[in-house]
Amino acid sequence: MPETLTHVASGKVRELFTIDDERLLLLASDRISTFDVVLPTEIPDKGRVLTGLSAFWFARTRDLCPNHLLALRPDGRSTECRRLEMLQLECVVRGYLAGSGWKDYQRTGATSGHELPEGLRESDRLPEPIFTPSTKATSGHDENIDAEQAIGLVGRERYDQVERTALELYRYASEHAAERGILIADTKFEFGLDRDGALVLADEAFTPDSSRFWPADEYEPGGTQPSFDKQFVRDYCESLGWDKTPPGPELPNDVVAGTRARYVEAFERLTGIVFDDYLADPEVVTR
Ligand code: PZK
Repeated sequence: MPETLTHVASGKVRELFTIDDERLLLLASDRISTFDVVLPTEIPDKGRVLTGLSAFWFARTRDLCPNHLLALRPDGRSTECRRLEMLQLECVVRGYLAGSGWKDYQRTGATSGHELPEGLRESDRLPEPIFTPSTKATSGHDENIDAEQAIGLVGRERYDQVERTALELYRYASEHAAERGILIADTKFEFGLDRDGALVLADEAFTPDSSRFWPADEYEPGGTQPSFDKQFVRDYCESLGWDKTPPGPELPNDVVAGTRARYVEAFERLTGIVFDDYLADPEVVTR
């Protein structure tokens, strides 16, 4: 019997379906967003790169934290996942000062309640990675919150467990990536609870869409860093003088090809697996 999928949610670049009471299907499209706008042009295989990277990290971090991945489908872009009760917390870890962390720091000297040393520059490495939770905004941007507010959402014990787990995951992946020339400036996790109340890592893990990937050989604190994956797209959009409101511009073929190559490069560097081998048999990333 062919299964019946029920569409349950759309993200900017992903779709979520119900398989049955216990399982969801997460499908990564080839859509790309920049400056928060989804562009009309797709990047071929982007969804497969992100799906393969997530599956790679899930396989390698199972002993740090169980995760929701049940099966990687042969198309390489969809995964069957355990259906969980999601925590209403965006779990962000920052190793470097960028994005909203940098904005908070400039205004207040702190971010999510972490008082930081004086004199830090944009993109500086932090003395140690910090857990900076935020709210799950239903519209607009997530808002950084401090530990007390996050404890109000999930309780103290769960908060302590999530913080400890998120920091361990970040330490593991950021060290692995840095050895391969990619700095993971920050990353966002989503966790859920299984029927027994066990903490489970969900969503995607250490992809360029859930993290800031910077090329290590171009790292130069004191300003914004080039994005490992999206820099060609950003540069092209800036060159047009587009006002960053929808609709976004179509991308020319050379920008598409260059961007696809960067996604594939990130995949191959981080996994040590040739991308064509993933396409031939997606399970290679989990072995
Ligand atoms: C879940 N999202 C966000 C992601 C979308 C929306 N394992 C899970 N169990 C229950 N719920 C979710 C997950 C996961 N992952 C994730 N919303 C619900 C989301 C991708 C596309 F449209």
